[in-house]
Amino acid sequence: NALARELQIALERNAFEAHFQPQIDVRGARCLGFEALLRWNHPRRGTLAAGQFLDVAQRAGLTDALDTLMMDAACQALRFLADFGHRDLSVSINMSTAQLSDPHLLARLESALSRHDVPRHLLRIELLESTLLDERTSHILTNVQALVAAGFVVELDDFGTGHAAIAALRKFQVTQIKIDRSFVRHIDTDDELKKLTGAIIGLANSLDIGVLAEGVETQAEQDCLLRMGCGLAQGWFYSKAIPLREMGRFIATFT
Ligand code: G
Ligand code: G
Ligand code: MN
Ligand code: NA
Repeated sequence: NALARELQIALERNAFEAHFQPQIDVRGARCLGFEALLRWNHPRRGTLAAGQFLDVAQRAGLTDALDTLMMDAACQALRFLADFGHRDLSVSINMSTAQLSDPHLLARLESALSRHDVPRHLLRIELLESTLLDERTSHILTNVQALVAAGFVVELDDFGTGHAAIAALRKFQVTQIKIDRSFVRHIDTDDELKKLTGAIIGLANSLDIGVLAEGVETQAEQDCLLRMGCGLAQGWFYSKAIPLREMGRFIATFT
């Protein structure tokens, strides 16, 4: 269809880029790293977010090219940060089930890392609960275990929205969970939400897994999460996803 054709042309014209949303250590008032998010610089509609076209891109068979682009962009960002003296900031990328089933995933990641000469422990991999339950799970498990063994950090995204068994956190050696923003929004005023999210934070803490809250939009939400023991956050309260060239300024103004 028309959108698919537009996407193909956009790919040829390099109209896709990664933007980077800061992740914050609230207690230390520090930027810890960034999540890379795919954006399309559309000639008429402006900057489009991944959610607006990723489904169509997948049906059009363009995800492989976009995945490669994002792996490269994440490593380029790590290089950029290192060149500015920020050698401990991480960059995470979102990985689809298809991507995690790719037997060449590790090789592709390593090639991106070496092209930009950046260390692998700073490139963090976000995967979804639904991926852990996919029928291709045995391949995915092998792949994720290989990633962890090779020194990559694996995180579970949108936590709480899927059906991942607690055991899967161990099996896949997840380092951190990212609490879905549906649990975070208005947490300061909703007691049910507070109980649920408190339980998730408690679970992460007792398993010694890191926990970051997504979609923090207000100071009140941040402070409520902090009181409940979650000091890592991401969301519009701090910043939307920004282009590479604005990362340096964000880090400088934040601390
Ligand atoms: O950026 P936006 O809010 O539109 O993101 C919508 C969804 O698309 C989110 O679930 C996000 O994780 C996902 N997403 C963003 N960038 C990428 C990407 O590069 N690869 C994959 N697989 N998913 C992405
Ligand atoms: O599924 P995933 O967590 O990867 O989705 C990331 C997307 O969530 C981002 O691309 C961004 O569009 C969206 N997002 C990030 N922070 C906020 C926020 O504070 N509020 C809302 N509503 N969306 C956010
Ligand atoms: Mn994510
Ligand atoms: Na998420």
